[in-house]
Amino acid sequence: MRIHAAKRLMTLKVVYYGPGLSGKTTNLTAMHKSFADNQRGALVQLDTETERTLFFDYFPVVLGRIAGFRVKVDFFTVPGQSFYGSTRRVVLEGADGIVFVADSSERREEANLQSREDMVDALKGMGRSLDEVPHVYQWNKRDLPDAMPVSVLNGVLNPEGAPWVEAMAASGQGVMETQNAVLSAVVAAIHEQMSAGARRA
Ligand SMILES: Nc1nc2c(ncn2[C@@H]2O[C@H](COP(=O)(O)OP(=O)(O)O)[C@@H](O)[C@H]2O)c(=O)[nH]1
Ligand SMILES: [Mg+2]
Repeated sequence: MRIHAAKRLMTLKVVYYGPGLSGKTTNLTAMHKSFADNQRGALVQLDTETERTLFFDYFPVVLGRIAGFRVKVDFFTVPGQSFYGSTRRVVLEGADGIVFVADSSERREEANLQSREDMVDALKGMGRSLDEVPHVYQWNKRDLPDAMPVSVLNGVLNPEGAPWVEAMAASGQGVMETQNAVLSAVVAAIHEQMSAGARRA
């Protein structure tokens, strides 16, 4: 979280993490479309095939207010491919909230697990642990014939019992619900910090 006191502006960072092709860019594209022009900034998109200089997707949006501050949220995705490890770490740095987008396909079970481990390791490298970072899971691609049951996904990837949402991001389903879930978790954490600060003062 970055606070610009003079501007009464609070900037939050929300990162969509997950293995390659799980649907992170699809989420951001759908979210970007849903905001009004005067609320959102440009969507900067990664195209790994053709664009070698940009390694993530990003867009900013101005939402409501918290404690008299205007709230700007920067949404990012990380590139899933293994060789982009250092980019993933840079993008994850300072995240106020994380959405882990898992591919429900049985064939992606190992990729999901590896990506989650990579995320936990990256956080550890920053002196953080998953249980202190507001995060939610999106079980995406529920339309696939080989989609694993939600109970299995939760058992394997979400032992901590974080909030989760079923989605078919390609058709837009579950995208806003996921965004709302992560923002609620982030805002709750901020309120908690503020009231802890007030108790200490
Ligand atoms: N069947 C299915 N395909 C999806 C869904 N969401 C995204 N996709 C497809 O999965 C592919 C990878 O999506 P993308 O957003 O680029 O993945 P990223 O690598 O995580 O950014 C694209 O072809 C999407 O259209 C979904 O809910 N169901
Ligand atoms: Mg992508």
